Amino acid sequence: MATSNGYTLQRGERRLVLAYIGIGMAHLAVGLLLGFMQGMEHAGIDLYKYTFLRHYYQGLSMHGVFNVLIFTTFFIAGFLSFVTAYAFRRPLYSRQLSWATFWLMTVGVVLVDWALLTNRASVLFTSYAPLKAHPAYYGGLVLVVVGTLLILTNLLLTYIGWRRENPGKPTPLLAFGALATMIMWGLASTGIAVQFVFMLLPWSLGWVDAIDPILSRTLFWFTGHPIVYFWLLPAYMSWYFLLPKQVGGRLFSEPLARLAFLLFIPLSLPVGFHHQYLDPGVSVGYKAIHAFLTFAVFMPSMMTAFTVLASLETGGRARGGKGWLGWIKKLPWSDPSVTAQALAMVLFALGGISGLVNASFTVNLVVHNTMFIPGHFHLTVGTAVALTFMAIAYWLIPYLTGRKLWGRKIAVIQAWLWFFGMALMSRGMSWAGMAGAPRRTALGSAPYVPPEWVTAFNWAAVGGAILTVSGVLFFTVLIMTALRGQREATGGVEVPLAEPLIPDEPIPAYLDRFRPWVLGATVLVIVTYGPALVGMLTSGNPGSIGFSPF
Ligand code: HAS
Ligand code: CU
Repeated sequence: MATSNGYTLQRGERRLVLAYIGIGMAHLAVGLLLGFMQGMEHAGIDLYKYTFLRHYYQGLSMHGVFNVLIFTTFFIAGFLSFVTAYAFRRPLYSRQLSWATFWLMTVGVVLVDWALLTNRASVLFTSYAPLKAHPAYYGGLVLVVVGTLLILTNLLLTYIGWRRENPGKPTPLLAFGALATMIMWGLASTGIAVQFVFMLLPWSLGWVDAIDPILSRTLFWFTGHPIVYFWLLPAYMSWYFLLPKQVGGRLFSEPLARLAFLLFIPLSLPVGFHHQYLDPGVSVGYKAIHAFLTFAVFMPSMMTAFTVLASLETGGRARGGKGWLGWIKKLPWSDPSVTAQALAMVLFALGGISGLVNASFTVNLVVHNTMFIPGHFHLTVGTAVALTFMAIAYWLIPYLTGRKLWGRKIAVIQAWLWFFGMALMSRGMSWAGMAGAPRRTALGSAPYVPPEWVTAFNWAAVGGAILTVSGVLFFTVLIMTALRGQREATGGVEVPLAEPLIPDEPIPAYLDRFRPWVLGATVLVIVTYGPALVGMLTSGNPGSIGFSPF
């Protein structure tokens, strides 16, 4: 199986990647259907009564956990394991560790699924105390997080082995992106590790009676903000390092790409309070610092916007595109993987802007806890990330199974439907939010829904229905590829590894080392969180008992 860097993944490794992606995708499939039911609920049509689900909140918890926690984490686990082995041209350090990690995470997911399906964990994906779930839910999520840390360990050990044999060489870009993502995540995950192991689990097991909701939320958002970059950076890896090749172009700037990834290590972390502007118990000063740094973490994404756009342009022009915008038409729009990613970017530009609205300390008052927030994150994680992962699946699944993609045209239609469906749904949600509609509320059964929300919710429901059709098409293409795809070595595709525009450009050491950036992250976290956390720990807050109202 020769591909563009000549490396062949071993059979066992390909199976591992497929296993991760399979579990992730299965959860996405269910998660999407639940999303459709929620959209309908807000439009006044209760589909829950036809299922075994008890109510909206159980469905919403499953929708959130399946889509943003399990689909993303498992897809990323598979994808990053794949690109690291491929880029270093060697198997991951330990095969046993790889499989042990996979099974550990799978056991975790089974526990989480059981708790959710039996209505024992209807606490929504943010696990906000004092909403209380069954210990299996918290324990299962702990196993998943431990699994991701084992993946980090395996990748780092692979990196060390490669580095020993290749002193002085710059880290191959795909592996560099994977390492930056996982190192950032390793730092970020400490928040929920402490929250789950020392607060939520003992409390749900009945070992302690009370929990401090503010401390618990603060630890959650310590991880909960950077987790969005844990989802996003693998999509960025595709936009920077793969997509340019798919459009026949080159990566516009290798140093800029490296800098963007490295900046996410220190800047992703010290911003969690932008989720807590309206929480009591956190001083205005610390909230303001986090607001300021949120604008800083906006920057590497702006750099990405310009770099990926310029890379696409090199492709469009190489294909004969002329004029200011003529190159856009020349992009290979018949390739579903390209179309899906280009459309994901367009909506992400809007998602990024709505992020600025959220981040603005005072404007946040208007949108916090309203439907505006789901409007924001369906453009970011729901499109930039999910649609890009689908785009990756369109070449990776053929590559891994040795079967050509079935239904290319259907796949292109799927991408456009996702784009229009999400544009409509997100527009409806944001509109409802600005009219004051609360998020996470079973509004379909509320007696007080004002008429101005109704039109917005109908827009969202129509968008949700289009998305559901798109989801069905996506899974049809994947399943038919696996069952009926024409057999061909590497599924007729190569790993689309992009070359930089300036080949062999010298890379300064600080753009190929992680340690200084990790150090920077640690210092920033201590300064921006330390005193606030000490204040919470010493506040003498009596805490709260648990509630399971749904
Ligand atoms: Fe966010 C809430 C601020 C990015 C996800 N966010 C959320 C929640 C989620 C989420 C899930 O400050 C809800 C959590 C909950 O349940 O309560 N967010 C931001 C900011 C950014 C941002 C400033 N968010 C993301 C990403 C996510 C995500 C990425 C998932 C993957 N967000 C907030 C804030 C809140 C929040 C507040 C709390 C609100 C509240 O009150 O509760 C930035 O990082 C965004 C940067 C993005 C850009 C766009 C770059 C554009 C690119 C593409 C350009 C290419 C083009 C090419 C146009 C600067 C790279 C076109 C193509 C051709 C075909 C030519
Ligand atoms: Cu955030």
